[in-house]
Amino acid sequence: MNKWWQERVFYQIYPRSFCDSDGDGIGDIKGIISKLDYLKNLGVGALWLSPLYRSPNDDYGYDISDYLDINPEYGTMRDFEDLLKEAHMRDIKIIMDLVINHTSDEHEWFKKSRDKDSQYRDYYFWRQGRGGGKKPPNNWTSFFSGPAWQRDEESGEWYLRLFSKKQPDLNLSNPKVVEEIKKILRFYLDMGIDGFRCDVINVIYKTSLLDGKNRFVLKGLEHYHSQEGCHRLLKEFSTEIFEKYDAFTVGETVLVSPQQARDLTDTGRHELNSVFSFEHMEVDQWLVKWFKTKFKPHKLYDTLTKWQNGLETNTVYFENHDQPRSVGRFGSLEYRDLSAKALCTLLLCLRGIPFIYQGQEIAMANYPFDDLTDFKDTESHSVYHFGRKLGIPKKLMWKLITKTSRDNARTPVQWTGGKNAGFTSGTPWLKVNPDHTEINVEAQSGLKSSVLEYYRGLIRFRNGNDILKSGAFKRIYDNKSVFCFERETLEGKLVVFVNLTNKTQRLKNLYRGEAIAGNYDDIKNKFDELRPYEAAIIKSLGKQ
Ligand code: TEU
Repeated sequence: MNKWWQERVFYQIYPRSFCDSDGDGIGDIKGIISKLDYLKNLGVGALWLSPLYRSPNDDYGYDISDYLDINPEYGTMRDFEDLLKEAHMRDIKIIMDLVINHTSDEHEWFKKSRDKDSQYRDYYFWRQGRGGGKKPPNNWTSFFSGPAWQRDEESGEWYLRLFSKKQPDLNLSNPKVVEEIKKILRFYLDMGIDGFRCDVINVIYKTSLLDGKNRFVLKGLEHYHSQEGCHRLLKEFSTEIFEKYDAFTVGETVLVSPQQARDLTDTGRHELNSVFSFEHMEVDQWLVKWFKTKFKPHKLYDTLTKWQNGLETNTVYFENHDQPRSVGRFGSLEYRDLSAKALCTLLLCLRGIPFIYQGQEIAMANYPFDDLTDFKDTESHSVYHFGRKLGIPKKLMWKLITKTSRDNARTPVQWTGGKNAGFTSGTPWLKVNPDHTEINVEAQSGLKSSVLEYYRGLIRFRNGNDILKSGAFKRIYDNKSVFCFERETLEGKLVVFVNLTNKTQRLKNLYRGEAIAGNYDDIKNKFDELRPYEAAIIKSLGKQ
């Protein structure tokens, strides 16, 4: 028997950019409630909400100053309860973001921990610097570039922060911190939420603070990545809490191999239900995400195949709030509709839990930035300035951040072609993409040929189709440019064809079957070639 989370299509909401109900330019909970019917109609069965907690917004909610309260910009706890109720009434589940690697430096715990004698001192990693206190305690580097330590002028000591300087890392080897986290988990599960997306969960436990090996990025990784202490903690959370509430968990796991992912998700281990892995998001990167290389479709196909075969419960995603938009990345803006639909076919036909990111269903694209002040994301600024300090020319740094900035994913959702894309009646916190006049929900709703209706159709098909929900995956190799695979149960077999190139590609064999779906107008029932960005599903009648 499948669990509820194996049956549903998930949809990620980045609340700040989803829908603003009160005209302050910032998305909010009431805005989300107003779009629940839209989401239901899309066929979505569960929502992942990026953080709604109180936060000074250095990293827009991923720096939490009070876990047990809602950021007033988004509404109140009462609003959140309403959202839960309204979503559940529509049979939509809700999972929240759980950020426990770090808090905000404005969290009460951290403020108190600045005092050396406070019982909160040991909630974080406070250490003496080296070189007479002037240099960081070790050589670790941050996910957002530069050293992973910050000096506190007052006490002269340093604190660890793997992300921004306003995100001090929590010390999870302190049992008091673990108890605090359990309180938070119970608080929201008692309220009725259905699970958690666990932020950077595989780096939460620091086994030692010794210097890291010499690597180009993320020095120190071997001391905190996939540690035994992390497994121990997850098992504790899971057996004491998650399993008691039948809560679903998906861990964001940076830099994991299939084996490391299995170690977190194998049912016998009682840790997490699933993970977000990143390898397929690295196929167009050289070394780190800021250095992009040309996208080669076969690399994506190969990586996806590796994970399809390597892990029992996969998640499938091409976008989230940290990644540039997929249509111009793995698809093509010249073939915007076709390639967005091809990616949709892949997303919904692979084995595992599909996650759609807000706006993906209408093929929203990257933002045409033209000034550094357009960027709101702390990462874009720190990477830009870090690169400049290293002497990398302005032009190159500009190119790197415009292509890769997380703000590409965070521009407001384009609901209409009107003012501010219908996102807000005020001034949006982040600029709206000018292409909203053409690319928007209103224009695509009810338009049979639109990307939105293609998503709607395929989600509905998947919701009612056991082969897509539970069937085995097998890749059928044809050539480097196309991805063909089967999904099969005892009841039958579906064959899925995807061409992520702008050329017609010939297949080695002729495949025939009953046509189920396709992104070209003439849905075919036999294939010996695939047109540019063509994608199709047939019910197999075998090879001929
Ligand atoms: O992301 C973790 C993470 O690894 C990212 O920082 C990633 O390296 C980067 O975004 C790639 O551009 C999570 C959240 O999803 C992200 O929004 C937070 O900023 C981060 O954790 C810290 O909480």
